[in-house]
Amino acid sequence: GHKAAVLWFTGLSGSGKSTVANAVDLMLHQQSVKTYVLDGDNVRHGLNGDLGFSDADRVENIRRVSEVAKLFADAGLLVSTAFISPFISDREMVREQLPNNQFIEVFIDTPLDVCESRDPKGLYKKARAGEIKNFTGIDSAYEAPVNPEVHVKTAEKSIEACALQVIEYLKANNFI
Ligand code: GGZ
Repeated sequence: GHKAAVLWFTGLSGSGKSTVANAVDLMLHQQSVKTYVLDGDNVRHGLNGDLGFSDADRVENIRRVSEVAKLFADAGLLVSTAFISPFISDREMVREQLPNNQFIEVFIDTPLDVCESRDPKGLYKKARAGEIKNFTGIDSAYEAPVNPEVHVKTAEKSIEACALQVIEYLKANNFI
């Protein structure tokens, strides 16, 4: 068996949140752990399709994701969420609304210049050109975690090594 929890991935656009979250998910799946991954692809198009990227909309985005993650955790799943979630106050709100120790903050700590050089969707280029406003790291804030449960540096390690860091945390703390 395993314990319910929320792996809350946070980091810049292009930092590797979804990539690492999906690698972790695959490893957990191979150990028969019941999981679900919430990310922009399955949330921002549907449930949160009415929200953009103003500060207020990001706060609401995270509030709704947090409620959904809580429901999945109530159902006993090990949930991963992969959203920039740029504000400390929102992440602390999520931590507080989950039962004791169920919130696991995973900081995907990839320097802005590395994210910008990856630029998989060309969004940084557009943001620099002023074609996208309020882009995180360019003209919208990202407040880095102060004391994350897991601190991952994708620029220095393989995806697999990054994912294993999360798995090791889960094992060391008896979630799996
Ligand atoms: C940041 C933006 C923006 C702006 C569109 N700022 O690399 P991506 O494309 O796939 O990830 C980014 C995603 C961020 O959505 P989140 O729901 O994670 O953000 S938050 O937690 O702050 O609500 C990026 C794309 O959406 N994107 N415009 N202005 N990222």
